[in-house]
Amino acid sequence: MALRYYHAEPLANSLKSMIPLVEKGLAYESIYVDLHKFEQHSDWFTAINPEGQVPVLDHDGTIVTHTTVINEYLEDVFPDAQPASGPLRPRDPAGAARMRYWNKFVDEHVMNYVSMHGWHRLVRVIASAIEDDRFEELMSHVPLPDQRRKWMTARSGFEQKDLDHATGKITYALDKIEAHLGENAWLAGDSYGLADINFYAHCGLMVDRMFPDLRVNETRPNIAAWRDAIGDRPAVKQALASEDRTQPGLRTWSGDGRE
Ligand SMILES: N[C@@H](CCC(=O)N[C@@H](CS)C(=O)NCC(=O)O)C(=O)O
Repeated sequence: MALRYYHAEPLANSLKSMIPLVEKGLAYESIYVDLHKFEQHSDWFTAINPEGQVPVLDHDGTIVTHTTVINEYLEDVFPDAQPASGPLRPRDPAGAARMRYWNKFVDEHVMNYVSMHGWHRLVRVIASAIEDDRFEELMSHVPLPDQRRKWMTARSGFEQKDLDHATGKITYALDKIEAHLGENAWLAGDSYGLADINFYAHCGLMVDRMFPDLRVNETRPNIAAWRDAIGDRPAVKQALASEDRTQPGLRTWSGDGRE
């Protein structure tokens, strides 16, 4: 059994499937894909994922893409590899349905909106520093039309009305989840799992730094406590510390946290 995980820095989607790998104690080869060098659109990578995006899981030649799909795949293939806190996907159908409801909510109503703000601030700097001809050439290798448009928009900056709409979506999600965590310890109910990991990787982890005006720590104490509880988990700490580097290369994780 061999697992390979192609990913960028431990944030957003790359973090979202790395945490379950570490929580489940699975040994995997970590392959860093350098987004700053547009490696995700290069021939070697699109031969693995024709959509030209990270992360990608390769399990003995079975390629799985899209984090929500990867995370459920790991539950299906490794049902018994679970953290002491309990299964990452509830075993009862009602619990699994609640988990999928929150995954769908984060995937459809949170992820792209936080991402827009991230791209507006960070990717804009990278993209606008590239000369026109070179940028056009790079764009010709982006396989997904929507993603190509996003790169081109990021270069000049997103429109304020779109950024405001995104902030509204994020505020709505924070209020909804704050209320939910007032009555439930975790998103899907009694125990920590994939839905928590999803919202944490896309929003919870960095929301107070990205959106200081929302004053999440002061105004949403349930989210702040939930975020800190996740951040205290050894597997999460390990995932966050794992790939803070700029050099591409290959690392092998033994599954017990040691390289
Ligand atoms: N729905 C996909 C989204 C993947 C995605 O947006 N990946 C980003 C990194 S967080 C990426 O590869 N961006 C670079 C690009 O599209 O050029 C998933 O869940 O994995």
